[in-house]
Amino acid sequence: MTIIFATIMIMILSLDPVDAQVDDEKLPDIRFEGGIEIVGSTSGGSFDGTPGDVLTIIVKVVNDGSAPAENVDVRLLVDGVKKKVSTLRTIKNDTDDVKTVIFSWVAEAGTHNLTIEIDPENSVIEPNDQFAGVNDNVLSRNVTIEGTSIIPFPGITWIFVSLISVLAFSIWKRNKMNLPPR
Ligand SMILES: [Ca+2]
Ligand SMILES: [Ca+2]
Repeated sequence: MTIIFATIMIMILSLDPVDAQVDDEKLPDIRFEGGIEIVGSTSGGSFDGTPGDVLTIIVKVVNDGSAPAENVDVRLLVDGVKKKVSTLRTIKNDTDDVKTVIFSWVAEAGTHNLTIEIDPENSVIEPNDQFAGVNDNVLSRNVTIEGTSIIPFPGITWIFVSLISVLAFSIWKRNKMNLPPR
């Protein structure tokens, strides 16, 4: 019984490395073609938009690996918050097969970070997935939206609220102390 078990274990252990081997010759390698393009802004000059503008965020994706890629998620994050996901059914391993991904985002006042990630859950195996720090699947840029936010100076607002609270407490305390004895 022990011999049979040991034999099976040896067989499993000797088979495992073969199964785990990844064929490096036939993998997709998805990357961005160019940067993040923004259109639809009503403002010009140094600003990317005004609050309420529906901005169109465009990226182009290609696969210059040696195998086609299927069901590739492309995700938009604004200030680190996941906003939208678009799934590309197939990207041929041909740099002429450029896929365009379009997101829309309602502009909010201030400076924001837009990040686009290809294959964020890493469900497509690519040659450069294994190298930490080498990531051609992430693209980022800042946008500046002209105009003021609802709370223009959060710091000053908090100081003001604190002062009001202290004042209210001292008035309450004074009134309490002045109450006639029962
Ligand atoms: Ca890649
Ligand atoms: Ca990947």
